[in-house]
Amino acid sequence: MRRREFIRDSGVIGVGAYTASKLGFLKLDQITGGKMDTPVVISTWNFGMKANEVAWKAMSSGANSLDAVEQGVRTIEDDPEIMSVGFGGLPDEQMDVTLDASIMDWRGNCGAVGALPKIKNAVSVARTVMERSEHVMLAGEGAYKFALAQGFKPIDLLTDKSREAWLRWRESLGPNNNWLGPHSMDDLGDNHDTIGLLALDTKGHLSGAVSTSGLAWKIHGRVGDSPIIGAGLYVDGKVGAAASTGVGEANMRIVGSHLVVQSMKAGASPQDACEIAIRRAIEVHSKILKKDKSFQLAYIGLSAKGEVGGAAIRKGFQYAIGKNGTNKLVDSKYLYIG
Ligand code: SD4
Repeated sequence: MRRREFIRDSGVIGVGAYTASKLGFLKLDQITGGKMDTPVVISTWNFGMKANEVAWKAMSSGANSLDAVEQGVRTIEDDPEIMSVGFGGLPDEQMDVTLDASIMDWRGNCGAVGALPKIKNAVSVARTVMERSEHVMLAGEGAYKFALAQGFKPIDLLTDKSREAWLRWRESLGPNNNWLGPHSMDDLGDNHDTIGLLALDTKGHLSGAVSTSGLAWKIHGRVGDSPIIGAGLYVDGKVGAAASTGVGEANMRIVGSHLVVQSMKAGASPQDACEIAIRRAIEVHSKILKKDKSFQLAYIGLSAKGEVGGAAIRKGFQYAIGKNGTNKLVDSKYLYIG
């Protein structure tokens, strides 16, 4: 990118946007000789701003997209104030915090963990499954033992804040409550859901990673969409990448991230591809959508050419785009009115 374009883009960024220099763009520009508008990063929710920045900085120092997405997601997992990912994530019905995560690169390598207890950086365990085992996914006790054997340190993932939230939920529970549902995350304010991070590095290599503590108060043993390759995350190095957040059960029914990437392969832009998957989710869940006003699902997409897109069922989803030297939070397009 030329200097004039850089200044122009810096000038139009909105509230909450980070400056290009904070993202290390100038350094990156020197590395790429100004020839490529990479790296590009896109991630879910407002905490995506922070994840983007970490991933961008890593790539501007020469890291590939796989290292970058792992580092970006780890930052969110480490933050105890974010109550839907990693350390401090909300627990299940038994007050156990269990984590779901996956990672995938441009070569088709992938790894995942489901219902992982007591390990903060689930995304790194997912990467270790990918690199040091013949498997794609490990779950529960087995995933935990594997992590310990690989040198991960166990910790208590429950913070005072998440314990208090569990106690409030438990006290409010009546005999007729159906407690498992997306509405159980309503009191989280800005602390939303899954971190999904997609990155295109300076060599044109795509990777993605997702991590979450899943739905709050879930039944012990529940695994969501995030570790399911094709549902929570999918990467085709020649085509594009996609990740999801929202009600995992809805996403698993349509294997949404794969649908987004396949639609890109058939010629759709990432924006159109995300909308195709959302329309499919709306079609499949038309009855529950009428009843449950908080039933939400969203996708982000990134093409191998560096184009980005995002779409959600309902209003309220936001995603962060780090591109052309700026990092900005955008309100997603949504397709369901009602
Ligand atoms: C899940 N999709 O476990 C994840 C978490 C999420 O809104 O994004 N919840 O279903």
